[in-house]
Amino acid sequence: MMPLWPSCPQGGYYSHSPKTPGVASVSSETVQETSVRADDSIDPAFDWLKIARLMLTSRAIDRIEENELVPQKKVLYQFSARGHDLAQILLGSLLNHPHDATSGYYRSRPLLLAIGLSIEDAFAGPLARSGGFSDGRDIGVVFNLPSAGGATVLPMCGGVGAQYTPVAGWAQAIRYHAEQLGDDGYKGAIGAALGGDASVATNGFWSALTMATTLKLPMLFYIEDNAYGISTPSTMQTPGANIAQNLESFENLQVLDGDGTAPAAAAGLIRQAVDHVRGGAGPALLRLSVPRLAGHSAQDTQAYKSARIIADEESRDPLPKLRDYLIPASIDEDAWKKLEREVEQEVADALEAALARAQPDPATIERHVFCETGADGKPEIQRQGGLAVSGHVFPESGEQAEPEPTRINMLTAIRRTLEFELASNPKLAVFGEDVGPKGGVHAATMGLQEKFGVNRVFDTSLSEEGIIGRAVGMAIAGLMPVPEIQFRKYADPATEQLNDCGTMRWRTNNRFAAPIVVRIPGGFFKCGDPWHSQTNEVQWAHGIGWQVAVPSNAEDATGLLRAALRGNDPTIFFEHRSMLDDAWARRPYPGDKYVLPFGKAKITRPGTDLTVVTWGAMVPRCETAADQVDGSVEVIDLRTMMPWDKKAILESVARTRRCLVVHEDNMTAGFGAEIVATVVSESFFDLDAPVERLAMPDIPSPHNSLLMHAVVPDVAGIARKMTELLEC
Ligand SMILES: Cc1ncc(C[n+]2csc(CCOP(=O)(O)OP(=O)(O)O)c2C)c(N)n1
Repeated sequence: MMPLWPSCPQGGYYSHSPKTPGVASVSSETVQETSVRADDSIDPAFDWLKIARLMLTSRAIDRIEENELVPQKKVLYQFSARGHDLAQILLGSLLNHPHDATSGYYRSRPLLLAIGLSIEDAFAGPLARSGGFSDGRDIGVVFNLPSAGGATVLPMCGGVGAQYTPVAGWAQAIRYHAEQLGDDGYKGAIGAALGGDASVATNGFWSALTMATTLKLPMLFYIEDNAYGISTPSTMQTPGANIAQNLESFENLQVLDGDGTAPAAAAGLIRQAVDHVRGGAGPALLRLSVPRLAGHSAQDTQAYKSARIIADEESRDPLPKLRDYLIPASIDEDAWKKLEREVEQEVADALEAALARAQPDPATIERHVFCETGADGKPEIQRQGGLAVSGHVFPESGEQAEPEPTRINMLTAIRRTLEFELASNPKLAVFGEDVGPKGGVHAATMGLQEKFGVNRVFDTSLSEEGIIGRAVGMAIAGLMPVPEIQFRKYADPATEQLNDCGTMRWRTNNRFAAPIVVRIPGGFFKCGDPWHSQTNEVQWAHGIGWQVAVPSNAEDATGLLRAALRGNDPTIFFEHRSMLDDAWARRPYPGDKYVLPFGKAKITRPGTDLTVVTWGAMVPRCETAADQVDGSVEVIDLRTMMPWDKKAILESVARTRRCLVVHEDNMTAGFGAEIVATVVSESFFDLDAPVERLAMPDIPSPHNSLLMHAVVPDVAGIARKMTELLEC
């Protein structure tokens, strides 16, 4: 006979044996003793009438969407929370510390209602109407809520598992605010991440779990186990289908497990989990078994479930259980009916208001990719995230370099800039793999931990998703995180978090932003290889919401890094490995005030017959090649790729009438393609020759130095190409 519950054959509690003495997990027996009120008497830790109201509200919204708005095609994505709702509302009602934060996923609306989402906004999101959490930009089920004096709901994402590491970052920021910045107001605050049973198979879950347990962060992992990830049973996500059981022996983790539909039991477990984390004893994982009382989404027919399973799920509906729990002890039959009527009316009114909202204005759709300047000349600052929100005041800065007499290499320039900014900005933290006592594998952070302490300059676990997700959570909590990715290729595991960070301002319609500065060394060095030596900086220029710096020398690196660290948008700061100690790249340190704004290319060698646009390690090669050819070549160092200085390039091409772009990144769809397309489109009638590119062929960087030199553009090859164009 097919088991009713792939994850829970008994359909009840899992029994755990306590692990290490003193860090006992809650067994089903313990739950019975300490949390489930044997007589089912009313748990005084909760405002049950409020919970009942929220529960009825959530049900009414789901019902209207499922029965009316989806069939009418007014709502296109619907993920019913029926079955998950009671436990989420109980959890939401306990997230009442002003510095609590939570994040969840597409089924988390009941939690949001408990935290303060208005019913009108709850409808308006899925209806894709104007206003609300994204102004119709994001899928209507992944909410966010800036703190209105209470918990923050970090912007949720469509990617399953993406919610975990930013919450861990927030939890680390709680500690930073309390211990490093001495803000007692953060004491007792927690981060809570909600996820389904399938989400525990994601990288994000494990990355955050490692962070939370190694650092003993105040973080709650709240797992809503409905036994399915769409149609895939939880046996495929975790061995034995119970994540709580599997994590029994995980060090520094309180594990709780139980029924998310039984009001008294669920309330007790949720309270216990929250109290544990709030009390400072480290993270907890609470797994609650819940039924999914609808298809995964409105389109899902649940053909993979037997009628018996569906009937069993229906029998576990928490709403009648809540009703039975409260009547007559807390409320009588008539009062319950009255509550139902009131909620019905309130929800109907809210729906009417949501439907009456205008459609979002297409004229505004390109706004808020980056921080914008308003009509009054002031920046339009997001509601939450980064330093600008608190009106942080930086030391004086200027675009005028005050060069020191001696030259330093680019590595030292980066280290000095980090050092000055760490010293002058207590909210700035530098972290990554091996950046602490070792000082980073490139030595950019050498000595910084010694000087600023382990809270501000620290090693992380080896998880790039964790490094970037943590940075996002810390930024939303009002810090300036400066993560290092050890080598360019190793940013790949963080792709999801990088994407979600970049798009945050746009998809939340300027409610949230996570300005972080990600330092990434890469490019060829003495040799190449497919892992440490690629550049592929174009990835972020093509991605949304990232400033991209590609400095070629110590002076520019100082100015651009400082601009990024004091800026209000996320930045990729690309550090070319072979320029870190390159003699050409050594320049006088331009001073602690020096800031170089993004989007200003530099003519490093003026000329009249050919414009060569380049950046990073190709700049000195182009300069040397220009010296060798017969003709006057202008070399332009782009310095930043997003934004990029179109004006400077077009002005130069208008004078020289010829253009060549040289880059180390692969040819196809490299940033050169963007520049060439722009020049051809906007300067076509200025041109006397075809616009050309010189770049790596479409292969990874080869290891053997002979092979590598054969494919990375070199001086001779660049000079040849210059001559070809000059002779056109
Ligand atoms: C990274 C990623 N992979 C795949 C998907 C498509 N997807 C959306 S929901 C889902 C199942 C998630 O199930 P679970 O985490 O158990 O939550 P539930 O829907 O059951 O509440 C999948 C595969 C996605 N959104 N993100």
